Amino acid sequence: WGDDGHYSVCKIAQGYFEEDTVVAVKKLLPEYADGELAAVCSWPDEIKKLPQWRWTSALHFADTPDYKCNYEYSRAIFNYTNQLMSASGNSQSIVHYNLTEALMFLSHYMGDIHQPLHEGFIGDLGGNKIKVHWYNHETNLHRVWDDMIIESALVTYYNSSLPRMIQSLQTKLENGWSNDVPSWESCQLNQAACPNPYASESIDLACKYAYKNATAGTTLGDYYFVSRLPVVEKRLAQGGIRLAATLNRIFSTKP
Ligand code: DCM
Ligand code: DCM
Ligand code: DCM
Ligand code: ZN
Ligand code: ZN
Repeated sequence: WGDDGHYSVCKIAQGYFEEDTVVAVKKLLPEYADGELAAVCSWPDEIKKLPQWRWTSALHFADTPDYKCNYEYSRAIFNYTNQLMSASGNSQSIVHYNLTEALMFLSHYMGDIHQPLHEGFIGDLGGNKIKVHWYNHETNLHRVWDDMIIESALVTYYNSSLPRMIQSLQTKLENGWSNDVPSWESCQLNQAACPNPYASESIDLACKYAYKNATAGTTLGDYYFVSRLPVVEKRLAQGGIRLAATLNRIFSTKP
């Protein structure tokens, strides 16, 4: 996702934090975040081109069918989850990680794993090589899913206000999706994080919605926008719910 997508995922997550999580996150956030996790969820995109952070760039996506890549992507989420667990008293460790960075990476990667084209095909770099028009605008399919669908939704339905769009997702979570939320939160085998099913869902959605009727040179317009926006909205909401559920499991002090 672009900035708006990551902000939405983290803002939705914040609304589902349990008390222990509120306290732990507040302690870990850098001062400039001003108490808002959502304010730092794009940080991994801002630093990923710097020499010392280059190694984190490939962890933002996992193109299929590269099995090893897929594995590494999910492993990044397990890795940062474990770092945070080590300091939360839920596991023993003598290693001192930078837990502020771990929180920001986990929050960002949890968003990206829900963007279907972050699990796209390796041959087209997750849609980056598929040049399309978004209405009159020349772009590529990856950017359509990172940014354009969200941008058009803001302009068309939300008076260009991201908080209004987030509010609408929160309302859907309390109404239409309320029966699904417990299954989104659940994680098998008592694990704190379970990214693998999220990645599988993304691959499936990439084929069924993102790539469908969107070959190179296509002009994507109203039909594509109206039929794909519900997918984007649901993935942002699921990302938020699952980020909150994961952080709640990490920071819970309940026995
Ligand atoms: N991006 C950013 N700041 C930068 C460089 C990139 O916010 N200095 C954003 C723009 C793209 C997004 O990163 O929309 C793509 O990254 P990803 O989808 O991996 O999150
Ligand atoms: N990306 C991807 N798959 C690739 C390469 C890149 O999903 N094989 C994503 C990461 C960014 C966006 O595409 O969100 C643009 O990549 P970059 O910022 O590296 O130009
Ligand atoms: N379709 C789509 N996106 C488009 C055009 C069409 O998702 N930009 C859908 C409409 C039909 C299916 O794909 O369900 C087949 O469309 P067509 O008849 O255009 O091949
Ligand atoms: Zn992207
Ligand atoms: Zn990213």
